[in-house]
Amino acid sequence: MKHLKIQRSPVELDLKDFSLKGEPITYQHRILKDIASVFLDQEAAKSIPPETIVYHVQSWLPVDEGTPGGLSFGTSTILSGQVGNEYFMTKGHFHSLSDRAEFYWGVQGKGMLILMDRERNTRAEEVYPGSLHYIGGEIAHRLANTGSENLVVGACWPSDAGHDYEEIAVNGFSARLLEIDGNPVLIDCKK
Ligand code: S6P
Ligand code: ZN
Repeated sequence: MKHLKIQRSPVELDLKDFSLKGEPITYQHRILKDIASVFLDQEAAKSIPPETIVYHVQSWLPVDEGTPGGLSFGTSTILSGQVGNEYFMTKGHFHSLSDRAEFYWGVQGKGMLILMDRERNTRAEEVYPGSLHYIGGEIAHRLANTGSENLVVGACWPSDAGHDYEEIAVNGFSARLLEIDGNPVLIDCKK
């Protein structure tokens, strides 16, 4: 560290859409063909262009993933859309170091944060600009866009948390968020 130096942080945040600018920033997008398996209605998934972007994530990892004691910051943008009557959503994950917690907060748009514990109980919290969400350890989390514009959500998590996608890929969540009579409803599918 340079003693007495005054400088700007290398990364800044657009407070309107939470896009990140500067270096180093990573960008990841998920298109329908890569995540089609998370949706219930596979016939409906086939009727949507496979290159359709479902969500993208910008992240600032100030320290390498896996470093104990550090923090990571990200902005997730889930596009508006549905596969059948299921909303566009993220893959969802537990953390690999599964006791690691995370904060989410709503920036733009409207959606749901779907949360499932290790006993496979699933509930959801409404996401809207200003909503703040504490995701405890051992809780799988997934975002769904229930509105007609982009859902933008900020996140901060421990840099050693990691992502365990396997458990969700194999067993899924125990409830699905479907649009029924124009409203989002959690439908039980506990095995
Ligand atoms: C990381 C954090 C988010 C998600 C992002 C995409 O711990 O929870 O940055 O990675 O919302 O979701 P997923 O389930 O595809 O990683
Ligand atoms: Zn996470």
